[in-house]
Amino acid sequence: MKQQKNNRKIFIQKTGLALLAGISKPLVGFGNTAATKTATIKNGTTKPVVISTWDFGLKANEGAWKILQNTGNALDAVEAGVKITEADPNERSVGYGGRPDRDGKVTLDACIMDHQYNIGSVAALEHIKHPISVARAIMEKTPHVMLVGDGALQFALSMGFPKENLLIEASKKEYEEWLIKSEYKPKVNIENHDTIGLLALDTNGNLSGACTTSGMAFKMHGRVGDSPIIGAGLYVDNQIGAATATGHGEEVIRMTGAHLVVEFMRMGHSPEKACKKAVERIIDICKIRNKNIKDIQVGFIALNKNGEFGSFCIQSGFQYAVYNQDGNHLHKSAHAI
Ligand code: SD4
Repeated sequence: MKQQKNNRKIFIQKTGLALLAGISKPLVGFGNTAATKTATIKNGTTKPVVISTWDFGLKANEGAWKILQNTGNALDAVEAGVKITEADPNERSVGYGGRPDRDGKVTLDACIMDHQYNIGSVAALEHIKHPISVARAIMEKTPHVMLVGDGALQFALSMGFPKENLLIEASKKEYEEWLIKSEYKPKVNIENHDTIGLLALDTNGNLSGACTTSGMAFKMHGRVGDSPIIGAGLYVDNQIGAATATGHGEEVIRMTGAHLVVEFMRMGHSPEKACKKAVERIIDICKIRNKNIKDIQVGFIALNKNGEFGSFCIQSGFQYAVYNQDGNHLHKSAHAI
């Protein structure tokens, strides 16, 4: 795991402040075992399937799989999966233990989407360990789809979420060291800005997705990335497939990444090809804007209705975890440069 973490760290290049200013096939049989109910699909893929970003996705997948293997639904699975990462203080870019912003505050972004276009999102939320569950509560218990900052916190408290200190000692120490120079030059992955994005296909053939992060370390207070933005950090279309993103949120928002990946799948592209085409869009935009693509990292993962999955990123090193009938495995993402 340590090695994987190091890999994660080395693959992204620096970025400067400049960058910041097949669709359905019929089921033909069931391959159920006592422990795991799976349905075999014609092309050999199976459901359920869970796919998530980075090596910490392996643990998150376990949580999602526990629900799916008991024929639980994809929505419960994606929430349960990412909650594992949110609660883990050793994962310093998501939830509890996440690195603070430049004012020393841990602010969290998350969103969730189910198979019926229900969406919930929370941004710049402080003091709540599980922003994904707040996002789900917004989706299920309010007429709105997104709450931010203080309003989101008030809502969370009214729903009974406990108010907690999310700034762990290790993050506080790093922040104090950072304060000496106070340079605002986020380097994705070198500073571990990784987001957990997790997609699931359940035994009923329904898709859901969840995405949650503390965003870029030492970001401006109030900065919101792609992760809580439906269509950018996450999108689910139960007719087609689902996608989620990690990396420089500003670049993903600029081209509404996850939605674009799903639209490429709608055109008939495989999940990997759809992610590749979305990455190519970022590269095109970069050229138009005279930005150096080497300063950017974005990775997409995608899962279609058939349980087929894929990924593509800009720079080498991005990994993603897939749990299906073959077990829970880490995959290297294909990359552009
Ligand atoms: C953000 N997309 O806040 C997140 C960070 C991330 O790998 O995923 N970094 O922009």
